[in-house]
Amino acid sequence: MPTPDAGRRAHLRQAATHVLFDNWTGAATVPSRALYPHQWSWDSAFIAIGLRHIAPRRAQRELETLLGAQWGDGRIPHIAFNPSVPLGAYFPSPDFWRSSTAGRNAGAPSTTQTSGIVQPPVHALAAWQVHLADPAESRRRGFLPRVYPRLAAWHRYLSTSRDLAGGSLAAVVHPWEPGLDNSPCWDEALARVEPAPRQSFRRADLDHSSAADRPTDLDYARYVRLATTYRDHAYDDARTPHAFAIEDPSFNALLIASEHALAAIARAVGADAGAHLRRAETATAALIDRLWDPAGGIFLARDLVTGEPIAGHSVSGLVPLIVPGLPQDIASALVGTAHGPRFRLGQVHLVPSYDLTAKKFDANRYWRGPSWFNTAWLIHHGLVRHGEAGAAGRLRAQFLTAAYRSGFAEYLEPYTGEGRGIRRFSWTAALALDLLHACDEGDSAR
Ligand code: 9WN
Repeated sequence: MPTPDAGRRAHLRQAATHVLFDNWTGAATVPSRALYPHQWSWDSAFIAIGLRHIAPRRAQRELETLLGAQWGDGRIPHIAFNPSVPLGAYFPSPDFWRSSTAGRNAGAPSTTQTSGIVQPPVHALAAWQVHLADPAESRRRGFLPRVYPRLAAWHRYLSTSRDLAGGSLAAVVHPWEPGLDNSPCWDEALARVEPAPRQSFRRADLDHSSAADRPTDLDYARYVRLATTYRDHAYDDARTPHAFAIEDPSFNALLIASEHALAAIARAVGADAGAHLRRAETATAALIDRLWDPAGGIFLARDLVTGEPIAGHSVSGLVPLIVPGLPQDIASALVGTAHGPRFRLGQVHLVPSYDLTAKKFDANRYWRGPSWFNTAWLIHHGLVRHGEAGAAGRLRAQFLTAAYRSGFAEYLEPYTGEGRGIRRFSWTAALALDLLHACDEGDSAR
């Protein structure tokens, strides 16, 4: 698929800009007006990465608003709620999480209502890129000196309170935390969780999406139970009996890549970069030691309750391609796996979220098979990092064409490329802007 020409790119840029501006609420961007009417953590990081090309100051604001919802223990909550949105518009709503009371000991803010769980740490990566887009404006506003201590506290939280196995990797304690909510990789761990009574909650997502595309009611009942247990233990990581505790490859790869970005930020603000680089090095060694599967040529998540690797092959296992300094033999194996029968890079649309050859693969249901734009963007960067310019260029062209054709869909059916989920989805538009910028840079380098 050829890269769209300059005319089409201008059109796409305009359409993507509209999506982001329509989804801007005055201090942050919602992922979608209908389905996700609040601020989400990793969405905002991806959104800032795109926004920086069209509105660098707004991109700074996006991250600052999110960091304003940070807890005293360093965690960045996965949702910062907008108080003007009715409670019934999204479930679980603030009255479920009760952050300002249940989370008081963990330092939850008293004014902003938030969830109590987290999402992948893409933020330092985003902050550094936002700074680089307009360094003069960033310096004028003191952007980096303001965000650095908060980002450092965030990484400290993940590397200490969330290092549940003491193996130098961060654990996720809810399937919403890695962002790949209902991946088949979580099935076994989730099956151990007693579902919450079905009548104890009302899903709002099905008001906006087809039930066949979304997680099942049983999954939801288990998500609710896990979140309730965490809340009822005051969101205290040491005290909560975590029935679900997993070391996820992409969550940790993003932490490592962000730790490198934090080192660059530290250098820019005159702080010590060494500690961040050392932490990145230790975590990279742990990632390989604890999660690399040489036989499969992919990283596997590890279930900390059983202590065993999780056998399913998910796109999460390819994301460590973005880790700076990943040994070349591992990077080459990952590129081979991406092109192999399980993911068929270049032959299907983007990168399927789950192994195409597996029984549990489902081309439509959420993270159980469909291709998502944010993971494609990450794999694209991994390919560029490891000198795979041809494959990266083809993926970029596919991404841009699919983003446009699908009306900035949330995700795609990988075989047909048809859009699924919600349309005018913010990170799809934002990351399209970022890849358009990469195309323009390629043009000017020619
Ligand atoms: C729960 C907002 C979020 C993304 C996640 C995606 C989906 C929420 C949901 O939407 O999760 O956090 O209600 O399904 O799985 O990655 O951040 O776009």
